[in-house]
Amino acid sequence: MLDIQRLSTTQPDFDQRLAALTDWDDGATHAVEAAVGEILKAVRQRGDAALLDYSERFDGWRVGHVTELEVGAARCGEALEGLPADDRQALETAAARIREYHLHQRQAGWERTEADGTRLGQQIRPIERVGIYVPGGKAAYPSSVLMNAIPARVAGVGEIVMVAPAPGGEIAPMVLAAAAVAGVDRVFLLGGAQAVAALAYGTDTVPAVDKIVGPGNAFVAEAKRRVFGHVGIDMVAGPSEILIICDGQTDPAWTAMDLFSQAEHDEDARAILVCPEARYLDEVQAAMERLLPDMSRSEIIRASLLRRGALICVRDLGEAARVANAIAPEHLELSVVEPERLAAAIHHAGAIFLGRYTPEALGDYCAGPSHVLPTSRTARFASPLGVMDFCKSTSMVYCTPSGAAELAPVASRLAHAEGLTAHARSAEYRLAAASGEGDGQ
Ligand code: HSO
Ligand code: ZN
Repeated sequence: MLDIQRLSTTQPDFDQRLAALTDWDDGATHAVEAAVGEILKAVRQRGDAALLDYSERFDGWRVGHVTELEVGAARCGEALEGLPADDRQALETAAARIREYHLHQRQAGWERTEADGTRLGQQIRPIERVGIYVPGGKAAYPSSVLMNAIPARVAGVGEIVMVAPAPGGEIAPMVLAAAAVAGVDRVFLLGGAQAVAALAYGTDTVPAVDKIVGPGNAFVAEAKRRVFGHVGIDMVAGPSEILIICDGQTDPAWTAMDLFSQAEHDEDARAILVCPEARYLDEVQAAMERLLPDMSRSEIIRASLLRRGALICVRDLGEAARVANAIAPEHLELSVVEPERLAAAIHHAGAIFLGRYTPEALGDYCAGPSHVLPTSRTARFASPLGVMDFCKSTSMVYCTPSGAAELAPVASRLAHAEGLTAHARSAEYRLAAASGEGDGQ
């Protein structure tokens, strides 16, 4: 019996129950903080030597020099060549679709000219060097290589450096193949907080980057948090989440499998179904019980559903939208007759999958958008990873003499009010000069 928590908006304490369901502790314990602090310091001070020690200690892999931890482009290319044709084709099709989607996100700068010739604008430039962290173990996903690296490539990032842990020197060939397909420039078999430290500070062998993206365990998350400011980071990702709003008309097996598809990521993943029909919640529960034993990760799915899953009964779809907005899920499926109408009521979600034929799994691999999305209710203020995460803008101001003459009195007045005489004088110099000149320069 799969005893998933049932909630109903008619329960007097529904709001508290919902809050408890979405509560998430990011796992940064004192022990993690202390260990990460030590690792960051060691890599900063001892560079490559510290990396060699940590590779031996954490990955059980002793090498003579950090250059041996680098996987050359040739080996990534060979990994791609060595894939079964269908796997290679799938990677390349997914990559082409992801690239195409992100081409639409590129932003040109802009410029406007005022009446006196003063020009204002914004110049957009790619970040020069970016590091991508690819987790190992249960979460060594080739798809995540594509989803992080392709938006960076489309943005025009100069160099993409990927790090991935390789216990005993072992790494999934498909991860290397994905790096080749995505156009990653350099790959190092390094993981954990030490990999983040190497990217942030640089060592003799690993180049320092300007921004680090990609998910990781509690140590990686803490390391990213700590190096933020010295370098940029994307976000601190929590466990995966799916929320499905269904009108009760979708095959219960489809809904059950869509819930499983997130639950199978890890025991802390959150899969929630919201429906106005109590009967349908029973049907999906029965389908889950029937389908679970056949899943390759049935134990992870079971643990995740029992720990953090929920079946929520609402009065109508309007109420379902309110519940979704309160949860602000990473993924939201609208498995209903008129999904676009319902989508208009959604304000907080990382990605919305509209209609019964759009399972999240298609988005995870190949629909086009990046699957790196805001989790843990951060969709209230954060967006999916995209091209603009790999760009930055610079403000542009160009004043003509008469434009400067217009602005100088305003600046001077405000500068005096702030007690900043040099600012005031600097502006006034232009005013005095402009009154003696034409607009010719
Ligand atoms: N659903 C995950 C991404 C992923 N799914 C990778 C399959 N592979 C992000 O929440
Ligand atoms: Zn997934």
